[in-house]
Amino acid sequence: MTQATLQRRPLVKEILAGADDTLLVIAGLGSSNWDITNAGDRPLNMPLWGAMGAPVGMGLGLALAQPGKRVLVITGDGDMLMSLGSLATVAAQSPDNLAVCVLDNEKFGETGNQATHTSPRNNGPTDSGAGTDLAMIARGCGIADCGTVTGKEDVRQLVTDLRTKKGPIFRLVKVMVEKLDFVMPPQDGAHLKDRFRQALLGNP
Ligand SMILES: Cc1ncc(C[n+]2csc(CCOP(=O)(O)OP(=O)(O)O)c2C)c(N)n1
Repeated sequence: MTQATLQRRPLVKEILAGADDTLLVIAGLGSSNWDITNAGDRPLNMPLWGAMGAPVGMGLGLALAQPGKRVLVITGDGDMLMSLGSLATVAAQSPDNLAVCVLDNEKFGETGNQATHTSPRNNGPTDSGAGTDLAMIARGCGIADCGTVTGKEDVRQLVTDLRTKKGPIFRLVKVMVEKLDFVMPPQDGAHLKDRFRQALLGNP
């Protein structure tokens, strides 16, 4: 893989620009969590603080329960690697309102930039790289609409697809390794759940 050039923060800002109450966003733990918050904290964002491997399954359930809303999952490669089976379940259920966007920096960024299996194989003594291609895995799971984005020229189309294209769709975006400030959402999980639920369903 050639060096990634896309920066995750402006990218996520562009993806979420103009988000209204028809867009439900779930972010995987770590950097994606800070990315969606940097774009503007909102009740219909569900940033996961520690539930590694959970966002795609959660997004799928939400998409099935809320067919009138668009559900967008934004997460990292490390998180996605933990729950590959959820992609097959997405394919099996095939909700037309679900989009999954994996920001692949080939690292466990949040815990110190250890290489994930999406990094190139180098066969060194601590090599964990396997060149794993998550878009090919998603396709192999049965999600027909999968793609990889590596350059600026494809960002506009990426944003349109994630926000509006008939799902389920899966997009892998190769992003730079960067040291970025934490931009933290509220840390209380019960509060995040309650405000999301209230914004979506109103008062019980
Ligand atoms: C089950 C579990 N294992 C490990 C962790 C510790 N952990 C927190 S963030 C993270 C790395 C996430 O990597 P990735 O999804 O690629 O995100 P990014 O590189 O964008 O931060 C890890 C390993 C955890 N929270 N839960």
